[in-house]
Amino acid sequence: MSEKPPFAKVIFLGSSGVGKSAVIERLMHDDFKHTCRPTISAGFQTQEVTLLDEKINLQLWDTAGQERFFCLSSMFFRNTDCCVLTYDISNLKTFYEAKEWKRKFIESGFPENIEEFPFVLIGNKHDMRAARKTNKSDAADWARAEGMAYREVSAMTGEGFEGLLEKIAELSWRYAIKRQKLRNIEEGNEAIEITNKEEPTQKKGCCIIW
Ligand SMILES: Nc1nc2c(ncn2[C@@H]2O[C@H](COP(=O)(O)OP(=O)(O)OP(=O)(O)O)[C@@H](O)[C@H]2O)c(=O)[nH]1
Ligand SMILES: [Mg+2]
Repeated sequence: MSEKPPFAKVIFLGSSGVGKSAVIERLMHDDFKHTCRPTISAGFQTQEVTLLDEKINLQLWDTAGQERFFCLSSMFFRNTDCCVLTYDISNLKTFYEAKEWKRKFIESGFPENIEEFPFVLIGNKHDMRAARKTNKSDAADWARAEGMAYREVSAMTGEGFEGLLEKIAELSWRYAIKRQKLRNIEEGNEAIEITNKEEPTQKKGCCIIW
């Protein structure tokens, strides 16, 4: 029988210093700490979110952006339901590196159904927009082209966080359910409907959220 997944796993990737840990702190505790140490390896925190009257558990995985920890943090890519790519809007290099993070994540081969796998793109440090080095329309174009949800935020001030956790929860939960169904089919717990109807090709819609 098909059971709901126990949780949805969300992983945050991006270069060191873009504010992944700060974004997670804002999402989970609506707080910001000025003294943030670089993350070593990876770790998660769990958050309960209500989606359409249903309580779901989210595992938010923080990873190290420093190159030297990549081998360690990439060990935790498996069984992910959503990947949040983060860059710093005041640092152009981190935007290009976000593209690299996406490539490395996909190359690691763990998303089971990459066509439907949800990515969210976050441009952090919106409070520093006076020193902006990244173009918002370039990021929006990239997000649109790749069907990613996209938003600029500031973990420091909390700008842009309205509804963000819920959006991440919705995308990751949808994928977690699909993954669970596949697992049930593989384990023989769920029947596969045999039909000769042609399935409509599923196109990933872009969901720019701010
Ligand atoms: N101005 C500003 N600073 C921020 C913001 N978010 C994070 N920072 C600062 O940026 C620095 C790096 O933040 P972290 O959250 O540690 O960055 P990280 O991506 O987790 O870095 P690694 O753990 O090394 O991968 C810290 O000094 C934060 O205080 C923001 O929205 N605005
Ligand atoms: Mg960190």
